[in-house]
Amino acid sequence: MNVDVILGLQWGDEGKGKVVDVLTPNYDIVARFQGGPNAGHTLEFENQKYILRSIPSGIFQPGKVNIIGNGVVLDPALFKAEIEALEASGHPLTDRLFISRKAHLILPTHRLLDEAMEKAKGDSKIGTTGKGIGPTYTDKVSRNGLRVGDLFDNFEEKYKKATARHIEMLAQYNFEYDLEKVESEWFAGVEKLKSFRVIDSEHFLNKSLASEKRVLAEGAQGSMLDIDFGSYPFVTSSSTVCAGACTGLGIAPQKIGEVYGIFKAYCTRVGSGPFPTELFDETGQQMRDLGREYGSVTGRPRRCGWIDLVALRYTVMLNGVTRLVMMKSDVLDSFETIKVCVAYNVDGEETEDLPFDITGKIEPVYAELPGWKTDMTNVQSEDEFPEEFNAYLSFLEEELGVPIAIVSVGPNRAQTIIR
Ligand code: 2SA
Ligand code: MG
Repeated sequence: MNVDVILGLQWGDEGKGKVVDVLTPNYDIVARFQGGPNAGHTLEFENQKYILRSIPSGIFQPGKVNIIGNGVVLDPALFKAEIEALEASGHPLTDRLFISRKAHLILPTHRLLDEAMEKAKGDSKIGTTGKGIGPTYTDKVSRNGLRVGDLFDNFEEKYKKATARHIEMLAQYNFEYDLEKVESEWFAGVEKLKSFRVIDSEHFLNKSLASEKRVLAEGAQGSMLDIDFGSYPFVTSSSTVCAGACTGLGIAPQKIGEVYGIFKAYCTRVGSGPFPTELFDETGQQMRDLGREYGSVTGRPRRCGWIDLVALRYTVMLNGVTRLVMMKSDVLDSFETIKVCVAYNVDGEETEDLPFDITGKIEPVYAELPGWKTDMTNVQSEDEFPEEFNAYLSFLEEELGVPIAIVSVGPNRAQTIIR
């Protein structure tokens, strides 16, 4: 069997959690392959709203195995809080969640370093989620990291050594902190984490594939935040593209099957960094209000703008997307006209390829399509799509060269049209 991948094609928050939840019935295993608690995957069903950070979005479907892969960075304190919130809402999952021995640990000092470094950057800050993501991946790559597997062997010594190094680094910053306060919570989290099954997930997954199990790999953030291809340096520190599923789970490239690319009918971004189609006017505010565009991790208002096909063509290419999924189309229900960025004008020259630097002098070139001006939230099948909406879908499919297989018309599990 192959591994199907689902990932975000924009700057995160495309609605991956909901799509994973909708697709999970077709799979036996759901696995996260990168990122950490900087993700906040929102799922809504039966009038309840859940936000998942480190735990795969497959846990609400009974009988599925969920895996936190080696490419993920895990904060035990936040993990414990997440588990307890799920238990309190009637979703215990000790026997259905397995954690890779090779996943890296976010230490309390990583979080402090993230904050201190951001503060020191002043106006040029990245606008991180403050969860210690950058410093943890930095330690992984510089070969100083601690992994889940380390928890079971002489951990205290390793922890002390790593923390001492971080404390020295923190001394370079004018930054006050109370480590003891966060440490006790963190160690309580470690105990919780150790009560879960810690496995060699690459073996588990490959053996599962060999025995005809169906695996869905769930991405976090979005391709435009990818460490290599995103709007560097305003990116996250992991490989958010499809290739990240291979390294983050130990899956060979030829075992990748369908690649679901999720995008919003418009575009959003949180944190700093370039965003060519950003709107600073009433239309942008309308998107923010109608789409409830506030970050699920930090509560920050998201920046909003028109859909950007220059960026989308690029991320469709990088990921080898085979099926597109369009989210939040209902947010545009009341719009008179829908704009679509089809090219960039850079210094008087038009380009359809994403340039090296997308800050500054980029002017989006827009195509304009008539709005559908119909409440789509109760639509049950694609036969009910208004003509203008079909025209929008066809325009995007033509430009991107991939079919739009799923359309979401509202936050609920039921508001999903499979085409
Ligand atoms: P960090 O904390 O080091 O990863 O921050 C670096 C930049 O990456 C941005 N970032 C995000 N942007 C949008 N959504 C994110 N997570 C989603 C959410 C979940 C998802 O919050 O709902 O879609 O997977 C996310 N995580 C990081 C951040 O704003 C910085 O610009
Ligand atoms: Mg989100």
